[in-house]
Amino acid sequence: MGLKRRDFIKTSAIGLAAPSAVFGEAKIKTNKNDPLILSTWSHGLPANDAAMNTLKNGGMGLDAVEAGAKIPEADPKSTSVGFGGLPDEKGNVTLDACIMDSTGNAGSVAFIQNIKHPVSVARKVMEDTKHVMLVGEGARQFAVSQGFEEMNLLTDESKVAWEKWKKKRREMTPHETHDTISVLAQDKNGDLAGACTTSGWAYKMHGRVGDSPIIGAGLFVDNEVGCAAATGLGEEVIKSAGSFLVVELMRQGYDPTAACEEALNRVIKKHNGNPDFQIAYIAIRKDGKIGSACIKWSFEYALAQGGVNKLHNIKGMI
Ligand code: SD4
Repeated sequence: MGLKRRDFIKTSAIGLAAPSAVFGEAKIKTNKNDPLILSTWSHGLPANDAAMNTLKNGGMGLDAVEAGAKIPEADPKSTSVGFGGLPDEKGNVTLDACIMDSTGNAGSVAFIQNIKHPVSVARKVMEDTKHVMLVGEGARQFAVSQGFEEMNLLTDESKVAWEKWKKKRREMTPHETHDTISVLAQDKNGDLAGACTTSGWAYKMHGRVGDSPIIGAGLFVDNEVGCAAATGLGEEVIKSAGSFLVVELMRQGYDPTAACEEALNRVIKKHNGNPDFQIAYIAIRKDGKIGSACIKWSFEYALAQGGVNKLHNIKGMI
């Protein structure tokens, strides 16, 4: 493996004189033959099943993460993703999603409306356009041009919840209403892929976009090193380039959980050691080791590997 944490600190101390000693030196053995899927929250369990089935049927990691992310997108009971997602303050369900493959290709849509599977639109952006990201009306038009059906994503239940919220307009903190699905996969060849999809912060300002469609914030995949994804307060994930940072820390030799913790430490420090919000990361290193950490309270991730698909609960760092 690459540099140990202490070595990294020493190397950093000598500054940029030897950048190649710090960057790009990952020598992490590839985990082959034991595919795994790692997802956020309990809706990660059915997502993992779908993703694993896709791998078993010969799909690539990219197919697997898309298939996994589509499960909560279609489930009206997942009120933080896709169909049935809680709307913004004006009652519009606006969705963010992205996807990234083992070659470093990426696609993303933000603030898209009336399309049930933004993760699949993100994949189309990646595969069928010259761009990485489409937003809002342009993203919707592109989706329709690609044969995606338009539909009303606001379910009766989410509408009732929004109408109740409107009477008091109490600001919801993201951890009250959030549960983005992020799905990371390592296939039998050891190749990595990831996807991330959400309706974001419930009752957010109209036009708000979170971290989930931002490559490097909500998701990052580097097939030499590992991949990482986020859930929680997107504004803070964006400001700390969260998922990219987790992967870069793994490149420096941090263990996956230590990398997640160190990325969160930067945020915790900026908030005087006591942020009042949640961020959680999940990560897979190239050798198949997984990691996760969250700022506070607790967080659940779903791990499917070797025929077992199980939810794991971790405690917050503060
Ligand atoms: C966002 N990060 O829009 C997303 C929401 C989320 O668990 O992750 N919820 O800020």
